[in-house]
Amino acid sequence: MKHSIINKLNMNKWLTFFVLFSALFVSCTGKKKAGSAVSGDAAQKVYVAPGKYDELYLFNSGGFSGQVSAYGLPSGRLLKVIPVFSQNPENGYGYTEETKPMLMTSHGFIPWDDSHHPQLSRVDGNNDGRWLFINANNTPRIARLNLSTFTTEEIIELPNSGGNHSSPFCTENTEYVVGGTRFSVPIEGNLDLPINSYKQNFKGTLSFVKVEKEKGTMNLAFQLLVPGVDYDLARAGKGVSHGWVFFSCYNSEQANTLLEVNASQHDKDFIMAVNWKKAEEYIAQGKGKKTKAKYAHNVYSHSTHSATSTMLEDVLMLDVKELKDICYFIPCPKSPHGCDVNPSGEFIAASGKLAAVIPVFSFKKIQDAIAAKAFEGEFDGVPVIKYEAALAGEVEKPGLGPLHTEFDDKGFAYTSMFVSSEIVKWEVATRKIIDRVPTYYSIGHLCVPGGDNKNPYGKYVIALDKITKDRYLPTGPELTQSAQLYDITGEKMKLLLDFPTIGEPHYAQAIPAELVTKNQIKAYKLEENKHPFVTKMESEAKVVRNGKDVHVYMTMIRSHFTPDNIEGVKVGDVVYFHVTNLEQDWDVPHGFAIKGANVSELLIMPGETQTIKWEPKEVGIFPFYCSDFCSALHQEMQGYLRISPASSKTPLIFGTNVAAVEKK
Ligand code: K7E
Ligand code: CUA
Repeated sequence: MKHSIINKLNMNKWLTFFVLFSALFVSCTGKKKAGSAVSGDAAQKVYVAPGKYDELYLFNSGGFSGQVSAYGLPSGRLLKVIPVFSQNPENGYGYTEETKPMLMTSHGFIPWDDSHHPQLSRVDGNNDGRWLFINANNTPRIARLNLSTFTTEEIIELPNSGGNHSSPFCTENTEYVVGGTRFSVPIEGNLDLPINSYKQNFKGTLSFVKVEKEKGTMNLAFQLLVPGVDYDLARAGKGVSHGWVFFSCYNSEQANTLLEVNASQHDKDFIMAVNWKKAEEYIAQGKGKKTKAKYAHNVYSHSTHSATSTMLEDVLMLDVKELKDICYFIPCPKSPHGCDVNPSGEFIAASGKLAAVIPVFSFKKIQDAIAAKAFEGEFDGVPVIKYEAALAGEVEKPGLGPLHTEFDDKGFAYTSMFVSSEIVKWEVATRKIIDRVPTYYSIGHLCVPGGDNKNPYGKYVIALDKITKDRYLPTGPELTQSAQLYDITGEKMKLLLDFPTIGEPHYAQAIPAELVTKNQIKAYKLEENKHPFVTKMESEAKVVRNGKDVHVYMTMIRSHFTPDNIEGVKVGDVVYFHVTNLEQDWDVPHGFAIKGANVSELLIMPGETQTIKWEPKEVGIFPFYCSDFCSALHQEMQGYLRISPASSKTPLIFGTNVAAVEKK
């Protein structure tokens, strides 16, 4: 978005942007930085004493890194990078044989994607701390992370989508996570069509991924075939608006080239209100149509410690042109981006990136308008509700470039302003502006802990900034991106802390720590390990040849491998090290690295089995060792593997502390 937003601004806005931005910049290049003017007690408010836990977890999107990073708040300490859509050399995700299937798609193996929107699971409209969902933006997918292990457990691809941006947004009880396509594309039949036939041939889809209640397993329940525009962001209704989802749409011009100009022609684009309960009724009546589609569903099992990837072949499609009362458009000024629902579910704040106001729509008025057929017409077969009929009111002169809104527990809303680089606090009931604070710089999303829940936690707002300029020590051509923590307990917002982020922090969600810590798994139970190549005792360790394939069943425990001497492997063999960590304590992973292995090392959690595949190309003695400092004798945790010529008759022998046991 860093780029798309900038490009979307017309010259005028650019000018305003530069004037404002240089004003900001001038004011903070002097000795005394504007942003260092934090209140005297700021340090105390973010200080978490050594050995103490933070109050909240913040789950931050890695943006173009494709990962999620977990921070503690208020300290801003980075706790963990959780790999999701990208390979991760810190723990072998996407490199090991067990985790590679997680990155399979209908386009093959994809080792790197772009992620934007972390979304915590909910029960009765409030976060429960079980799962975190996040989108892959480029090759459309939704992932589910399990917060008891901080691992990615499942990824489902979304077919018929081109850019999974308005995704994933979670309904009140996590019945569904939804994802809308950013790019409309031709969907069915002949796909080889001229690009300039957008208006006739390009369509959007909105995907409804059902989430199973207990285990969280996802399946693509249905898709809505919707008019061809760009679906940008979404929020599910809750409370009074439970059963609905709201999507922001731009490019109602249906332009297919130079969108910064051609998609900024109309005075208004749309918010689309979607009645998913209605869609469910139609499905129950058999109105859905099975449509061919190819998409991957990848599941990681903590029982086999392995992932499987299955290719699925069809999806249930509902055409909203034919099934009229599922979708309604509401006009919304100037290329809306964020579309956010307040805690009661009654108000929908929509941020037109180029608009001078923030319109706030009323769910009740939308319902009345639908009942009274207060439509101004249709767009591509979908009724368009009259703007005034749906409007609760407008926030006037909020700032420049409104993007996203989150809510606190006291009836206030916080909107990020990209161009004027600030957070604006306004009262939901009156839409009066209460306060504004600068952000350093160019805020995208913002996050109030629980800010999209029925009962927000409040207390802080976190700004997620695109540009940092002079805020941190320089690091070459690219500077860090950053989050900023503000205290919102008083009427005025107060800046407390800046902290750098991994990748571009599009969106983040925060949750009280105890909701997550109470579910933590400390070690995988060895007796429950169902990995097909598990070795549960040292006495069961072995090396088995099967033609050219050599399977090493290896164990590790402080501070040795079994076996740690292996001979009889030859050039041309394919060696699989299936390594089981026998430890059953918290935080005792061991590593496994062998010279010449060109995939990566392994990092194996207590009770877990992981596999590294190695194809030795030359004769010699190859050392291997543990790569995670695990004990005082970690450096002694090592071994040797002998590789003989392809023609050699060296027998297969292996062992630990035996004069090389001959295989029987
Ligand atoms: Cu505004 Cu991709 Cu949610 Cu970035 S998006 S900011
Ligand atoms: Cu095991 Cu170091």
